[in-house]
Amino acid sequence: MPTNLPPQAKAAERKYIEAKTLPEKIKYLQEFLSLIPEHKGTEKMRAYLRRRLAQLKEELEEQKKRKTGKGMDRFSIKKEGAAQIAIIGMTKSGKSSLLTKLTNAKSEISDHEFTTKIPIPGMLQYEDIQFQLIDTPAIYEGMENGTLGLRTLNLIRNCDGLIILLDGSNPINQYNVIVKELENAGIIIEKKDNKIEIEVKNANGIQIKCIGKINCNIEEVKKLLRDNGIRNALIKVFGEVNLEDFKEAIKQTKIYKPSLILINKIDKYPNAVEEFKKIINKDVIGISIITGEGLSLIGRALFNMLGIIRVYTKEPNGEIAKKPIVVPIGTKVIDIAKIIHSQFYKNFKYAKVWGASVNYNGERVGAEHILADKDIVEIRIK
Ligand SMILES: Nc1nc2c(ncn2[C@@H]2O[C@H](COP(=O)(O)OP(=O)(O)OP(=O)(O)O)[C@@H](O)[C@H]2O)c(=O)[nH]1
Ligand SMILES: [Mg+2]
Repeated sequence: MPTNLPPQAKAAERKYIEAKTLPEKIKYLQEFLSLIPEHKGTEKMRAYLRRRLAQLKEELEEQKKRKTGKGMDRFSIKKEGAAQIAIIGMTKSGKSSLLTKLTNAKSEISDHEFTTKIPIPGMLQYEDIQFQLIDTPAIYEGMENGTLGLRTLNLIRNCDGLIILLDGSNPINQYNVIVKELENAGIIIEKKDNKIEIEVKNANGIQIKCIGKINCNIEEVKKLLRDNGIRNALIKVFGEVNLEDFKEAIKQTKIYKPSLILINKIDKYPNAVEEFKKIINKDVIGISIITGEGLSLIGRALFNMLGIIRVYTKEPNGEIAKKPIVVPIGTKVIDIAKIIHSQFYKNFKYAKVWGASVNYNGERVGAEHILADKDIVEIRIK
């Protein structure tokens, strides 16, 4: 927070932070925004607050709809499976075709523009887990100014990752438009090298992972996050930080979404991938929904992109769980104990592990042992 804000602006900010209801929050945020002097030094903060204002207005709309019982919100889709992935892209890039091809769901496919008006979910099977894919209304320039655009951006903000589907006829231009539209809405697809990373999530509250030192009260940090509408997030801290650093990080926060870039219609545009890679230094997969080329690579690519592993629990009687627990890379044995039951966590003694993370099958490990994909874990308690 720059210290040169006029006292009226600071007072309005206080009111905004302390406001309890959405209409109040919106009112005071508007007031706060109008009192911030417009110059380069406040540009980032103003941009952030404008986005926040748009979000709050959208939330209020939803709240009103829920209250009147009108139009169940079809843009907030309950998460199912290991991750929720939005398929995004310009109109006619083939989003609905991809959903229909890869999942059990059907979404209208057409040669007309802007066919899809509401998001449609479907489940993609990958080995023994499923990803929820969501077909979405198309990205378009200036979408932040339209209701459909705003609602689509909100959906994108809430999912775990993206499939960016580009049309082979014009992938570079489409990519640039999509990245720009996302950035305008505070969503980035590339991780930045910050001291504090804030990854907004759908559930599980505030989790803080620290490689370094936090020189302030964690409860104060949590309150600050809540006051800024962040209730569920994974916060990663690198190096030494204080409360001011958190304030700065929140104001500049852009939500990072891991993304898989696909170039579609390579049946028609066989050189599209090569040409894209020459200009944009990113990994992409070329696909054709018509011939099926490249489609079998998508499940694995999503799995890798999400940075997750599967862990199977084993009962003392030898029975191995059929369904894995899906957790982030870096998960320790004790984290699994926590997920299974608080008793396992409190009374943890040791675990036996079978799989890639141990030197031999059935090796006895401690709480801090880091697991690998497909590990089997048997936890022993006191
Ligand atoms: N040649 C070719 N055409 C394709 C392929 N995939 C989709 N199409 C065609 O592209 C057109 C648009 O497909 P949709 O799936 O409706 O596109 P969309 O991205 O959902 O479009 P909106 O709903 O408007 O955003 C249709 O005519 C499809 O048949 C492909 O792999 N190759
Ligand atoms: Mg569509």
